[in-house]
Amino acid sequence: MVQAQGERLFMNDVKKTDLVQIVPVHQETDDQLRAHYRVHEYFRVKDQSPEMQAAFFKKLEHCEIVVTTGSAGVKAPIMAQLPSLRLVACFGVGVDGVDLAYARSRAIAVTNTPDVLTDEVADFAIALLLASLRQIPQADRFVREGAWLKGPMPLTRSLQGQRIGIVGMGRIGQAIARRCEAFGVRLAYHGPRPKTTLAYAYYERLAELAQWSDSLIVACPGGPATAGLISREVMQALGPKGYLINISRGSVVDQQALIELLQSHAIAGAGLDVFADEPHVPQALVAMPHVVLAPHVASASQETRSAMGRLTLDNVAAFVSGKPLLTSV
Ligand code: 8YV
Repeated sequence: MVQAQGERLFMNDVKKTDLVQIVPVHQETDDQLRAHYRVHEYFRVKDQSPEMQAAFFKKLEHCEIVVTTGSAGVKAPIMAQLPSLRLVACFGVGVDGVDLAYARSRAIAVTNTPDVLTDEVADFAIALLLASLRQIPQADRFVREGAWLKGPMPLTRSLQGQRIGIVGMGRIGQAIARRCEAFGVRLAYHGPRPKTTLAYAYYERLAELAQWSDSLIVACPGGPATAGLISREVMQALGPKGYLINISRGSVVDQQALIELLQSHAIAGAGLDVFADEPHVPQALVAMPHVVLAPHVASASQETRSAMGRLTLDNVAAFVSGKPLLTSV
């Protein structure tokens, strides 16, 4: 079958449900989407002229589904050009990239992929904490660069017996706390309210938690409610022997203040998996020897990304077949 615009459709496409994909999410999942749906790739037109974008959306007035990642999300102006939109399926647990208020105003369902990545991200937070305290990347470089031939590497900091403050005690924060217990540390947390089911000390004031902590692990959701939550004041309270670990969102930390406090050694070091303007990382952070950097990979194991993809696909399939969504936000 060939459409009037000259766009060639293969016979089985005629039976496929249309969906708009905002960004590529994961090769295996992207492949599965194309095997089962007619995918319209917004990321190929997002930098094109307004006329090209209008033409893209013009043929999608019937389209009910958007697939995206939690961090890239989908904003109101895009959703507004999809009058039939009823589902935004996110690959990822954080949905700070989605204009949730707009989605709610149009009764557009939003799904994400919680639980399947909790343990992976918590493992990575512990790995980043240990890498930062024990300077494991620096140790690797020390050997590779031949520095060991000139003498021993400087001593590092132990995790044993540390006071660990966790910012955000949701699924991931609690999984991090469970892992920390194995290292003989003391635990406390900050969040919107205390959780009566938890035995850890609760600090209503974040700066007080930071002052108590040897290491502060940021595990809260991103979005407007937590933007800049880890402020200069909080990081100053963490102090010159303190370490900041962020596996949350770059938006949660005042990144310029972090850079300045690291440069002046007002905090001892940091382990960062997320940044204010990914994938762009300030050269000032890249140049610092007492910072461990990672490219937003906390959930990025083969196994976990496959599980996230399956859950994304299952949410879309549930919507298409009129069944209850598995993981609505
Ligand atoms: C996502 C994440 O995979 O789950 C989240 O919120 O940050 C990651 O695990 C990322 O948003 C897109 O790759």
